[in-house]
Amino acid sequence: SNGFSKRGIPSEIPAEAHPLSEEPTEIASNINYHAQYSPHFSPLKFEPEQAFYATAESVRDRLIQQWNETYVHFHKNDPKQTYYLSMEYLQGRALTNAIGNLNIYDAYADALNKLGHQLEEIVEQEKDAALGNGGLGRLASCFLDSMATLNLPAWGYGLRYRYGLFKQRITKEGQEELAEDWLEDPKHMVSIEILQKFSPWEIVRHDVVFPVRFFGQVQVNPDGSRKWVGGEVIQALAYDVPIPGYKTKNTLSLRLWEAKASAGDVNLSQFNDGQYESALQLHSRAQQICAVLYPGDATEEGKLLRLKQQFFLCSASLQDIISRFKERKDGNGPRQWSEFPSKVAVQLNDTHPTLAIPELMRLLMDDEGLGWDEAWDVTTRTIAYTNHTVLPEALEKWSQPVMWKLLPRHMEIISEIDKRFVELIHSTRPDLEDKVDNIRILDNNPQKPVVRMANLCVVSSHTVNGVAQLHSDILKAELFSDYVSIWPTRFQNKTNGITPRRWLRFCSPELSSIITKWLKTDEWVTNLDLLANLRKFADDEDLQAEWASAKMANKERLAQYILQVTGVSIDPNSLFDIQVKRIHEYKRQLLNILGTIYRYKKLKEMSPEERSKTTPRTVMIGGKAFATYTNAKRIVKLVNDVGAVVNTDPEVNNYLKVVFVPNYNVSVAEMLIPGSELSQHISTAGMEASGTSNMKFALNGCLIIGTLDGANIEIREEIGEENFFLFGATADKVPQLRKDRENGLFKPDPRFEEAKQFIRSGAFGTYDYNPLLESLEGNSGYGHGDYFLVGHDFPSYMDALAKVDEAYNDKKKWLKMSILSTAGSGKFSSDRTIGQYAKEIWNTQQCPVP
Ligand code: 4GP
Repeated sequence: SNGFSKRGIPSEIPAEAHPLSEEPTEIASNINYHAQYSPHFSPLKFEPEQAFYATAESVRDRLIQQWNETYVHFHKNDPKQTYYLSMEYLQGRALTNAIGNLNIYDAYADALNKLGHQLEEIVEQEKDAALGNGGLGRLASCFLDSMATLNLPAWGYGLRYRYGLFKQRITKEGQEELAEDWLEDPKHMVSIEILQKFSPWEIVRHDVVFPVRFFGQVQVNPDGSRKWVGGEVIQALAYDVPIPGYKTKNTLSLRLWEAKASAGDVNLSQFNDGQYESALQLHSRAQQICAVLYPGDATEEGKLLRLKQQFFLCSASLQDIISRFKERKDGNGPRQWSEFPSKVAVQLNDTHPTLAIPELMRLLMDDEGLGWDEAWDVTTRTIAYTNHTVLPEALEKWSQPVMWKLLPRHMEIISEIDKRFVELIHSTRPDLEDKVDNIRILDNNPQKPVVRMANLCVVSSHTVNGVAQLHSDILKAELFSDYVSIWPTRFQNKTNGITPRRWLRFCSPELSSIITKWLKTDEWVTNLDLLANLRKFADDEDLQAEWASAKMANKERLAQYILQVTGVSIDPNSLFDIQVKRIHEYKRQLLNILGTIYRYKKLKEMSPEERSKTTPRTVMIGGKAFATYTNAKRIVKLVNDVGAVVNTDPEVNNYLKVVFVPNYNVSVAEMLIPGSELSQHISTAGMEASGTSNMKFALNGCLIIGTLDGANIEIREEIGEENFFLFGATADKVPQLRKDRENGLFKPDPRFEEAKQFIRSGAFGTYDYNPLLESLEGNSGYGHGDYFLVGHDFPSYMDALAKVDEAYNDKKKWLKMSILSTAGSGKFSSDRTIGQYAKEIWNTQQCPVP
């Protein structure tokens, strides 16, 4: 077999199958139908959990219908299509988003009412699809929403992990990772298993299966061609998650691959001899591939498994893409391969899917018979790469021996790409001769030979982009500077964006209707630049009053949630100050908590009279620490320890509360962001590639305290510097400041010393915080003290916080700043970002379903 599945093309289905009614009565009957005829629970009940499933399946009917129409339409029109390859998607919940995008929210609310349920309660039943880790994964999900909304021909590809990122539980010890939900509450084990097996949003495509090989060897044929044979072959089975656009018929696919062994892979005679495990060996190896997102990679086995996951995604997706390319030909005879780049754009979401490059080369040469030059031309005109971080530890490097073992043919191809690149330097750029060892793809250091994936991406892509202006500039000036001199036009910037649907229209209906009322249109939902028209009303007392009451409603909802998940009661009249993101030293949650500790200490020292004049503040911090990242886990523990003391201190707790929000994820963000007034984006300048939560907060009228880093810079430009609380060193100064620090030239601010000393005094318990504090002083894991410049930025941070208090006391001024934050957020729609990718990288056009 050539490995291509014979899939049924939905053009055989009458396009107007059964238009589904938008009448609440008929929707109710459809929900009822699903409750009765596709029940997942026994005995048959109609509690919220069952009602959620029946509702989701009813919505899915509509999505499938639109998905089919979109597929047929793309098939007939054969436009150039984008394929977004990502190891992560942080989709969150789908129900509100789907009925919101389909514009049938009210009809579904009515229908559920008729069945005795509240839509608000039903949506809460859904579990987050958390097949991602952080910003890069959520960005991929925002991009899918925008691609669908803009009617662009595009699909996402990913893996169907059985268990996504861990669930975080906070105990006295700090963060605890729960690998699987059922560990937490065994009595729910059965139902969770069902939830996992029956995500109502996915459609299994039993006819879309591709073989993916691992290990084996390269066979040289008599004609000199090469073929990868032997090893083990695992099947990739497609699951489609329909992605609706906002108020359009276009519905895209997020195709997630699951790994399966074939029926033939059971060794029946071994099985009958009672050797069950070895008889089913390949089945269990297949299961491991999609078991978890980012399995620990400290061991050799862990590294191998991650590499397998990456290759599995790349190989299955490219086989599928090629098969669709062949299928969509219009005229006679086979398609020309030279046409491939004008029909297919592949975007690599960071380096995780880099293996798409040698895999496409292999498929073109070994399966399709193309020569090197032709295959290279097709590949490099097809592939583009986005970089999401400059952190050295995140730039992937895979061991050459491991790669030779797992992917021998790909290593031949990578070595050839490397060789040709080195030759190019020799023949055209003698000035780079002494740098060639650093910029080539293979690092042949005999101690630790590796393949540098980012270098492979840059050499093989037609376009490389960063995700905010500063980040793209840093890539060009530092990380990739030598390549810029070779291919000056290859590098671009695409400042990130977020979908205004999920991140304003649906998560804050209150604020949304105020905006619609004042702009006299709801077109801002797809044309976010229209928000700028709010500027002229920023001083209007009526708008300010409505704005304040929407904010208050969101704060009250958030306060209830915090009480429910942490038991801490917070005052909606205090300033809600939030920092939520993955816990990392460069993101500097430690700076935040040290500032909070200092504030607490000062409050303690004040007289009751003085205290009563301060601005009451609720500090909320949330995020997951990677399981093996010790300092990040210490930071989580410290925030919790500080909360335990401050929140129970009767002298102070009317003026300060400190809450660690557990298990931060997409739906928690949808609750926190609309309710926040101040948010912290305080990374060491030059280290946060973009940040995207900064955009979500600003869009929701929340003010930002932040450094000149990532997209903060552009946000501040858009909303006006007077509406942004700025502090800290700028990126250009950071290297010198680090050197000064190393040379003992740094003089700490007394407030910084006082805050650290307070922790050391045992004010927050007896846990040994010395290793954490020493990372700010002596030797940290990063080689020298305070690499992230917490000490340097502390005084300007404290000054900026004081300005926040002052501004908050002037309610009118604060509201104006809040309105201007929303008004200035137009640029940060992912519709704008995706429009730029389509025009400047993919060269794709809209293809709306009529
Ligand atoms: C993140 C970056 O840290 C963040 O600044 C950026 O906004 C986001 O990508 C989307 O571009 N990187 C990751 C990662 O999530 O895993 O490298």
